[in-house]
Amino acid sequence: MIPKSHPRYESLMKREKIIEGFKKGIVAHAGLIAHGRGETFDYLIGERSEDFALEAEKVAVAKMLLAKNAVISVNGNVTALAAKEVIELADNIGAKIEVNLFYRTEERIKKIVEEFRRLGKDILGEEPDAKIPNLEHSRALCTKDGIYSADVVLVPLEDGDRTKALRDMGKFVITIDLNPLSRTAQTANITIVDELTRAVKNMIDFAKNMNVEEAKKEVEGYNNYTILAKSLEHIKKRLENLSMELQSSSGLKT
Ligand code: PTJ
Repeated sequence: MIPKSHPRYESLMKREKIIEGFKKGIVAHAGLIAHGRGETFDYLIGERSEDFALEAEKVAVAKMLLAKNAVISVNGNVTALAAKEVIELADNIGAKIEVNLFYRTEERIKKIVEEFRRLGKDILGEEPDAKIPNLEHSRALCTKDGIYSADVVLVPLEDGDRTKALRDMGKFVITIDLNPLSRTAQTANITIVDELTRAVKNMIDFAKNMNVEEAKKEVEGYNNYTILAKSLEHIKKRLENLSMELQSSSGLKT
């Protein structure tokens, strides 16, 4: 049991959820590594939702509210960390949910579908009937009603190739990725540089307080390159400040 008073309680609880998801067969082996990489970037960001994240989250919600067929793609890590919150977001913006795995096995697909069903939601993806063009491998599998025909897709913690393949299909792609340098972050139309659970919770709040007219205004003038640049600038400043603090302490005896 991790005490709530522990300074790294939130982070450690997320780690526990990933481990639990791994034990249940929901999270892939590589999902443990992917989570660690995310933790590193979250450490550099300061483990809070910064302005560049909040702006991207708001516009992402607006875009999904205005979509004809918005789909949220879920994988093992997303299911383990935030299945409940993803359902709440989907219900608030009228989006479908579809499971799509990088390390696809029918067993994991089934477990993820069951996990969502246990939480009261039927999701797409168990019986794929379409393929994302120009993408080798079973991660191209999807459904006609879901990702294949979607105009807007939210792909949190996604692989760069699939993001590009979705963009090549003409889709508007939104991602949540703590690493602003990843290929997905650089390829998506909207990159939310924030931790998944924090991001989805913020998006639920935005969705609850936005109507269609407001959504139309929100999407005007958004620039993803500016958002990515701001996130890198933020990390750079934090490192500079921390380094300066250490330098000014360097004369002190430890
Ligand atoms: O369940 P599967 O088979 O679909 O596999 C899922 C993973 C995540 C293992 C797979 O897609 C993968 O290998 O992803 P990558 O290429 O490691 O990319 C994941 C990205 O998400 C990295 O840039 C991480 O920094 C980032 N990330 C990890 N955890 C979080 C995160 N971003 C936001 N919130 C997190 N909690």
